[in-house]
Formats: sequence, structure tokens, C-alpha cells
Amino acid sequence: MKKAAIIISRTIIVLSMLALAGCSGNTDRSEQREHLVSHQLTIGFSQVGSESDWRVANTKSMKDTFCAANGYTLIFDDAQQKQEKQITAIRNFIQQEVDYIILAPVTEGGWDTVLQEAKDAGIPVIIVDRMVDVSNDNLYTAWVGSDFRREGEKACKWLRSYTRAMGIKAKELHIVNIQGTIGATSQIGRTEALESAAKKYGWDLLASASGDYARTKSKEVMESMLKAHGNINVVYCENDNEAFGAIEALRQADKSVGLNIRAGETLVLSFDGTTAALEHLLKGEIGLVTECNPLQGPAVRKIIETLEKEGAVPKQTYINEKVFAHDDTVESVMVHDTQYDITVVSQKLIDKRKY
Ligand code: GYE
Repeated sequence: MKKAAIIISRTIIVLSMLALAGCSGNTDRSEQREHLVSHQLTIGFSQVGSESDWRVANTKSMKDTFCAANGYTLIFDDAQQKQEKQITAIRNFIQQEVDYIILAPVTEGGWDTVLQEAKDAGIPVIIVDRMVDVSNDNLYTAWVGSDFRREGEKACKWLRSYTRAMGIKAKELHIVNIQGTIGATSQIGRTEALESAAKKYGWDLLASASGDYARTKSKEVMESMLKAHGNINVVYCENDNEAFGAIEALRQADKSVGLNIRAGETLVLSFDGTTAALEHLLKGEIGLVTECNPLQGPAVRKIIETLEKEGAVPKQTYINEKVFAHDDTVESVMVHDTQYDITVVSQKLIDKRKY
């Protein structure tokens, strides 16, 4: 599409959006229209899928941010966890001559060709959540997400402090890891943190297998881990939905989940911090939830708005995150680390949770 045609098509979209979004108010209509025309942007967003509550919240954040009322047209594509579908979606966005592409990549590898195509078409690409492993970083403009390795380190630090305070020796910890989607940055970081802590402290890491960040698959993985190992007392789940599946499997196998390993309970750890996981934490059914914030829309919008003003944007933007623990564990963790920044879960906190 040539420039003039793009302007005409955007004008049409804006005019219809003025009606749709009810963007009226007291300002003069033509002035307002002019303002919106100059800010009207079309965004193509290739989302991984809808495998978890985190993902659903991430999609909602993008849709709420890049809405008509904010001056955006969002073309959304759900790739159902398949990279081929993401590549096709990006090619479609290029054909449609969108202004920006947002990509939440399923795994890190395999993006060079299609990102080069976007670059050749002059369309900036903003990566969100997981990272891409490309030959040249100039194939994308910016990345927004979490420090997954650090999340894993925070969880392991808590596990060490808590179990030491309970007088449990390192070799008495029999851990299994239900991993995320293999090759996703979040899986790589969280797995690496656990493996290196297990090595450093001498924990018994019995087994690792992927639950693909999904509840049903993780329940199956937990079932087979329970058949293979009779002594599991810690389950490290790389997201909340995996923890829900693992808890279901543990209960069906007549194992009790809880905070007291000494009394034979199985300690479950998870990542994300969705409302449902915090509710499990409050009941003591999950021992620790390391937050991973899915509400990335506003940070991405800020980047796009800066780019529109031809300003410089950071190559990487990390979102700040917390660690949530049950009140009963906090005191013992503090024995070993008084500086520990832990948020104690409460009903009040859960009531205010946005996802
Ligand atoms: O933890 C999980 C989701 O990559 C951070 O993907 C993301 C992970 C998140 O499906 O729930």
C-alpha cells in the first residue's frame, strides 16, 4: 500500500472508530479527528496461545492497552503454541502493512528469517515475555519481560532458607521439576536456577520433565513422577497452572500438600502469582509463589509512543516482581536473611489482585 492509500485507510478506520469507541466529549470534532488520525496506529500482535492464566492476563493487558479508545487498531493472532503459526501471523502482518509488530515468541530459536522480512519491510518489532535468540539484535527494536533466571534464584533462595530453618538437610530434599515449554526463556531461566542451586547446595534433584505450562499435562507428568519416585517432598512448578495440575495428582495419590516437609507433606513452589495461586498459598497448599507480571501492555505502549516521537527506547525493559509467601514461613526464612524482601499473602492482597 502506498503512503497516500495508508493515510486514507487509517482515516476511514479512525472515522469508524470515532463512532465505535464513542470518542466524543467537548472538543471540536474536526480537531479531535485530526488528533486521532495523526496518532492512529495499527498493531499486529502474535501471541503464543492461551495455555495458562498468565497468558490470558497478558492477552487482556495488550487488548486493553491497544484498544480503539486509545487510538489503536489491534490485529490479534493466537498461535496455539506453534511457532509455524507465529511465523505465518507475522507474514500476514507484514502484508497488511501494520505500523508495529508485537511478538510473544513460543521459544527462543528460529526467528532470523521472518524478523529479517519485517525489518526489510520497515516494520519495528517489539518482543514481549520470552526472548528471541537471533544472529543480530537489530532484527528487533526492543524487548519487554521478566528476569526469569532471577525469579528462579529467588525461589531457590527461599527454599534453602526455609528448609534450613526447619532443620532439614540439603540431601533430604527430594525435588522434582515440572518445567515449562522447553526452549522458552522462562523455562530456561527457571530450570537453570534450580539446577545450579541443587548442585551448589547438594539437593537431590530427582527428575525434570515439561508440563508445557499447562494444567492437564502437568497432572500427567506429576502422576508418572510419583510412580517413578517414592520419596518426592518438593515439587518445583515453573508456573501456577502446572502447580494446580501437580496438586491434583498429589491428592489423587493420597499425598498431602503443605508447608511441613517434616510431617510428610509435599511442598509445592510455583511462578506467576495469579489470584488462584495466591489463594492456594493462603491455604498453605503452595509454599511459595514467585511473581511474574503479565501486565506488559502499558510498558509496550510507552515504547511505541516514544518511537512515534522518534525518541530512543531501551533495548530491554524488565518488569519489577515480588515473592509471595505464607505467613507461617516468613519468620523462619528471616532467621537466615533479614534483608529478604517477601510479601506475605493475605485475603486483602488477593482481593486487590488484577489477574
Ligand atoms: O510463566 C506461564 C506462561 O513465559 C513468563 O508462560 C511466561 C510463562 C508464564 O504460559 O504461565
